[in-house]
Amino acid sequence: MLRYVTTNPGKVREAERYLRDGSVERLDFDYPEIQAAELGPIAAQGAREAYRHAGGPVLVDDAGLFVEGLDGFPGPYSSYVEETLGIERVHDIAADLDDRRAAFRCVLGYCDGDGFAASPDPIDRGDRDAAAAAGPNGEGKPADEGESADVLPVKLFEGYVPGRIVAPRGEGGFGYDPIFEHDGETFAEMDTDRKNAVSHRGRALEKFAEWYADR
Ligand code: ITT
Ligand code: NA
Repeated sequence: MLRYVTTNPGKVREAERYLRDGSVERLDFDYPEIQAAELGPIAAQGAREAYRHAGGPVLVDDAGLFVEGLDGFPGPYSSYVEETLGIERVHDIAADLDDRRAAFRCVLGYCDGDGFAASPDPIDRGDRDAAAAAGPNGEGKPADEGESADVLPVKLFEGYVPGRIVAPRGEGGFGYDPIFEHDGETFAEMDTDRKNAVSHRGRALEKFAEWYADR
């Protein structure tokens, strides 16, 4: 049984369309999230936390809205900014910009514990010590998710959709959907199937579902 681990019912509604063969269950667990400038490491670490909690295969979904004219803000901080500023104020800030282009990104992290703790290779060990010496975020070293022998491997799947920030329209979706326009419609004006057909989450889920079916 695969568990799609999220506290967000909007994500579940969209993911169900890809994962509805009965072998997936939702797990409402708020796994601890690290702070990072990129979604990949957040999803990877979240998948490990969720796997440890669930004790079986898990899929986690880390997503965010990246506004071009704000250097990608709120990006990985989208959830915090939605709760604090709110989406109307994000729109107001973007309305003052010349460049209102934005993108949604989604990274899915899958972890099932496979491939863990196999080779106590001395070279891996050296790398790991170097990474530890570099500090908790591995400063000065690129994130190499899943390469060291003592870290649970995670498989990542990414999706992206371009659009622009507009005044809120539409009743559907969740989060920033009313202020994100793609192809003349906001995501909140689209039904779930239409949003999935173009969205960051739909793209990432499609890649995951394909890989999962032939693994
Ligand atoms: P979980 O971590 O429990 O899955 P969450 O809502 O906190 O739920 P994230 O940490 O990934 O999820 O935060 C994502 C933020 O970006 C959050 O504010 C969402 O509302 C927003 N977001 C993500 N995908 C979105 C989408 O498809 N449409 C609108 N907003 C989205
Ligand atoms: Na979260």
